[in-house]
Amino acid sequence: MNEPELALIALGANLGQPELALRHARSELERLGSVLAPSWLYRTAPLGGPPDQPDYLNAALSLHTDLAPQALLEALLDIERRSGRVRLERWGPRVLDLDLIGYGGRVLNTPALTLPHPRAFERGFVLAPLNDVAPDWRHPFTGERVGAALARVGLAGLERLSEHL
Ligand code: PH2
Ligand code: MG
Ligand code: MG
Repeated sequence: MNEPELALIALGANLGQPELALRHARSELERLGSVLAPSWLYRTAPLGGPPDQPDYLNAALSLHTDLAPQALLEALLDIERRSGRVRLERWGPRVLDLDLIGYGGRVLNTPALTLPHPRAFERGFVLAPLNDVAPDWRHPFTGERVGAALARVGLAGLERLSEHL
């Protein structure tokens, strides 16, 4: 049995109906534990991938869950698949992306899952919504807080919308 833990999850979509996809994902995530803090919605410029793709909608939430990290990751991938996600190219546009950013203070390095998410603290589109949810969460390696990382990375290319996830 796994001790319940606070998981930080980043959501993104830029194909189909992103807002519907993120809201549907939130309701699916409610089945995996309790959603404590949904972020604001952000419209963000795509980073990487092909040119001329639509802007992303990004958000984040924290989930109190007793699923272990690997089981949680499987559940996230399952939600992505049931939402119609197909993986064609790395960083390609997608109908739904659910990334496990952190799991308590857990550090993990397996072929399937790296915790914390290796690029999360360099990306405004992850940090801005994460700052709504868990500004004081510290990176397990560097000790840097989410709020400080966001101040370092900045808000370029991000627009906060007037609605929560
Ligand atoms: N996700 C990516 C690649 N690029 N850009 C934005 N703005 N938002 C994302 O969620 C995103 C991205 C790979 O997961
Ligand atoms: Mg991602
Ligand atoms: Mg992903």
